[in-house]
Formats: sequence, structure tokens, C-alpha cells
Amino acid sequence: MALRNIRIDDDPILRKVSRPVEKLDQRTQTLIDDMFDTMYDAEGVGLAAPQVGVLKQVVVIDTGEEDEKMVLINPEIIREEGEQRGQEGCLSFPGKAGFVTRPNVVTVRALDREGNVFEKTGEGLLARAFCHEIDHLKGQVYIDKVEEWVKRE
Ligand code: GNR
Ligand code: NI
Repeated sequence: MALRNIRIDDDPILRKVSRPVEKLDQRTQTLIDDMFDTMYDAEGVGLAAPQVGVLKQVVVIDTGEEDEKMVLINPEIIREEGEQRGQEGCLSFPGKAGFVTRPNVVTVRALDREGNVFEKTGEGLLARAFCHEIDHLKGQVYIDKVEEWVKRE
């Protein structure tokens, strides 16, 4: 169990583009384990490597729905369908939430932690998480896509 520091707010690393993983070495496996530990500790449903300061295309997701503990390496969105408008938050922007429109159904192609290619279709929150995390790998953050901020007292 090892926690990594989550980069927040104006940390410039959050705006940088991540590089594809070329070989799934021990460093990457440890990164994945630490990302799960960090995500569960912070009670997030997903985490992208740049959020812990590593500019590699690695994402972990666990929405708490049926497909638990997903690892996505070098992910790409290959299909999008429909539209959903819903609330989004980000561990890198604590204390904020806003409404963002996303596709309602999203299919990704990625490598799992063993390096096997897989495709996965998600709907609702999982589709939203796919979009949110893949945006992180491109240096894009949800705060630039918010249509309406959620008011907090
Ligand atoms: O914990 C998180 N919740 C969330 C809610 C709606 C849409 C996306 C997310 S991802 C976020 C964790 C995070 O910051 N991942 O990058
Ligand atoms: Ni985020």
C-alpha cells in the first residue's frame, strides 16, 4: 500500500500531454498499484497518472458498479453515442463540482495491465469516467468544460 500525492489546482503537470506506455515494466505495475491505493484513499471513481505527477497514459477506474478495478493503458475512445448531462468532480480540483455534457455510451480500446488489448463499452457514469480520465491524458480538465457550477454552501 503506497499513496502518491495528488496534484491539484494550478499544478502545470495537469495541463501536459501524457506519453504512451511502451513496455509494461515493474515501474508501471507499481504505478498502477499505487494509483488504485491513492484513488480508493481519496474515494474517487477514477484516477489518471498525470494526477499523481506521472505523464504516462495510465488510468484506473472503479465506479463501484459491476465492472470493478479497470486498468486502461494507452486508451482511445473508438465510439461515442448519445448525450448525458450530469455532475462531475475531480480529485485535482477539490471542493468543486459542475455539470458537463458527455456522450452517454462510450467504447474504449486499451491495454490491460498484462498488455492484452481489450475493448469495453460503458454507459452513464462509466462512459463519463472514460471521457474524464482520457481527457486528463491529453492535458484537458473538466473545469474547462463545465456548463454550470454546482453551488456549495
Ligand atoms: O472521483 C471522481 N468522480 C467523478 C465523478 C463524475 C465524473 C468523473 C469523475 S472522476 C473523479 C476522480 C478523478 O478526478 N479522476 O480523474
Ligand atoms: Ni479528474
